[in-house]
Amino acid sequence: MPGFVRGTARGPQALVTLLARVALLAAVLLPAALVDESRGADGDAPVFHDGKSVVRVVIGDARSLRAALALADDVLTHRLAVGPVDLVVPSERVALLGKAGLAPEVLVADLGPVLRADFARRAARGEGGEGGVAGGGFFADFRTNDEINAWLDGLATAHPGLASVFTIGTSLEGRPIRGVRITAAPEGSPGVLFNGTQHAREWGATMTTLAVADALVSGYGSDARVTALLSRAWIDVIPVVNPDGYQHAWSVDRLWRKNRRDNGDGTFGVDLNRNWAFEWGGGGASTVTSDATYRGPAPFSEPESAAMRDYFVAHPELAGHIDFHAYSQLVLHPWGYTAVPPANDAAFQALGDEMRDSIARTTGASYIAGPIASTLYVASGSAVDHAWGAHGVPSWTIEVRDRGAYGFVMPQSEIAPCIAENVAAALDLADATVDAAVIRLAGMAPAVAAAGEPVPFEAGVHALRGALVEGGVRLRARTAPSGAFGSFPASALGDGRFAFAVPAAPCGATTEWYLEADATVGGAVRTAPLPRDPLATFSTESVETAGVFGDTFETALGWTVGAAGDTATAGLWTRDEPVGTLAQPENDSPDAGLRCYITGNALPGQGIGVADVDGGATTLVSPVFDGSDPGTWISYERWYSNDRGSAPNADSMPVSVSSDGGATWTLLEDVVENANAWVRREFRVADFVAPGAALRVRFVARDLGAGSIVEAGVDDFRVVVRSCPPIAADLDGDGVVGGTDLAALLSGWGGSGAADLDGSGTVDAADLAVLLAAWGAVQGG
Ligand code: 0X9
Ligand code: ZN
Repeated sequence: MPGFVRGTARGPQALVTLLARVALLAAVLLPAALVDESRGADGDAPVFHDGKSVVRVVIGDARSLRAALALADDVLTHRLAVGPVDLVVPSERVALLGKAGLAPEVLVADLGPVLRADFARRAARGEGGEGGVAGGGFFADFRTNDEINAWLDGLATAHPGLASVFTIGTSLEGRPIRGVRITAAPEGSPGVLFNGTQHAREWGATMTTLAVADALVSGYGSDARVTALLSRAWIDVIPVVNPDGYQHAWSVDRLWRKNRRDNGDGTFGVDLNRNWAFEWGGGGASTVTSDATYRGPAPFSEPESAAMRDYFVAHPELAGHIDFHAYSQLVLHPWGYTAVPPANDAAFQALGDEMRDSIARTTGASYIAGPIASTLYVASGSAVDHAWGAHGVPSWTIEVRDRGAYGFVMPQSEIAPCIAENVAAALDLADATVDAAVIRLAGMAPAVAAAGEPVPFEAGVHALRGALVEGGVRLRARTAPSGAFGSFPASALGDGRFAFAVPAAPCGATTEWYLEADATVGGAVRTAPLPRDPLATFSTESVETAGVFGDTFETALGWTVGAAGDTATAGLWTRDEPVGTLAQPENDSPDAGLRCYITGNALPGQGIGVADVDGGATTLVSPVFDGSDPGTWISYERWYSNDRGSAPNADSMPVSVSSDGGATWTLLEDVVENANAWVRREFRVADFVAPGAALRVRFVARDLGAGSIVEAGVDDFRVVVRSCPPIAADLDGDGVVGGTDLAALLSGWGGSGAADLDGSGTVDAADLAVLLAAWGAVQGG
């Protein structure tokens, strides 16, 4: 496959050579889209960086950083603090990096064939909107300036009144810098900006911003959350801030980063993301014209960044912003120019965490959320700092896929997951910044409560633009299915953390609740369960819980390993004290003794792949339990890891339940979440199978492809029954105390039996009083 495939994993050399020949041929017969003669330097012959390697080195200190930079031709990930950074170096200098003690890991031995193959592929596909790509769809492939402009126009034409295109300025070479506004909100509403492609080579970011526009337009009127968002805010999308650089990356140099400024000394390009005014000229920006991070001669010296400056000035209603980049999988917030955290760092971090979690929920991808300067490196004069520092607009940089396997030359197959996960993050950002506050539960929302007991829990509550009103944070709850919500004030724990409690309720009651906070900007904000639906509530059922079975796997309680169809040759389920590796836990789940079920146990110090699952499936089946009560719940702690090693995310772990002793199975969950941690999961059996006396649960860990690392664990397995004692006054047993029960009591008047609710021996006025006191009570369970 083309792209930044690791040297060792690269496809057959013959194929590479063939692709290189195709590329040469294509370079002679180039279609107009790839070489634009009228654009001066873009008429240059393509460059393919032959004889250069991509290497990853780990920077330890300022000395190793200087050594790396002295040898590098280009820096791909700009992670110039301590940590890994991907560099382009002439292949013959790789050894010098080794001599400098930098232990280079070669990601691409020779860029030439990779970039030629990529170029040939694009040249062969030709230009054209939706029709230009086999398999169809605008998002099936990366898109040229012309294709993007045509798509934006098409969007506005197809959705008049919802989408309209605009131009914020003109590039050095005269290309319009265009955007699309999507809104159904009244004039004067707050707005959010998503932009991409300040950096020409970051095509995953280009497609991501376009996909945000697409999701908004297609979600309006069909998706409750998108409809609610567009009814109270406008969203602007500027997909290509740097159209000249983008054209250059398409037609001449796939790895071009900067704009196309002629610096007058034989070098080209200013790094637009070092050219913004706020703290321009500080650390992490270069004064050397040939450098990838050249800051330019003055703040906003470039028409592209100046157009963005003017855009920010012209839109004081802007409430939030994401500047999309590639690659590294990071969710970054200010500051970039200093490692000193911004005043509202906790709010930034909470929303960054929310976006990171949405990304993981959508595709399973792991992104890291944090402040730029301490997560990445100090860099001054960037968009995020200017947005927050000069305009008070909460602003993020998201570095989309991948983590370096392909880098900028991502295969088209990565576009779909990349845009899906980042659209999810973009919607979170838009909702939270439009509301001007973020409320984030510290854990799962409590789904059940012990009857008559409150359920305490914690959440972070942060104002994003103004401040929280003193004493203005509360839980609102009701137990009646309709009617008013009562208010239950939260207590502040400091640092934006608050203690809440779902109020106590009688057995069988369902408490509906949400959290609410008053902020000085934006007014009252409330939480909603994900995906955000502004009117949805959480609910907590009050029940009495009785344990049926519990197993912490310290002793053998009748579990079976192995089933028909199991072919795993290594990493079979075993009940043991786990020995940790990069993928397997070192300890069993908290508070559950020492042992658990684990897929194979290596000896201490052995490698990650020594005892993981290989060669197929291994099955773990529980003993039989009584699950005939409709209030039966199953819960367990599980571990799953399939994102370490060479072929990540290729497998899953289905967990199933049976109520007929194992004859037929129904899926409870198919685990793909690479928590690399113990996660408690809980299910009401009746939501999956009819209750039955022969309940069993089954865990299937498997390695279906070759080469991926699969490690799984199960611990602290519990079966409980959650129910409420029968209500005596529900005489006809229909689950509600009402008119039919009253009739039953009156017909037994003066006698004895079930209607003798107080046990006095006679059905009389005292029993009538008991029944009336329970009027309307509902049997829960
Ligand atoms: O260096 C950049 O401009 C961005 N990374 S990239 O590899 N896409 O070039 C990160 C920008 C984050 N913002 C600041 N560092 N201020
Ligand atoms: Zn970038």
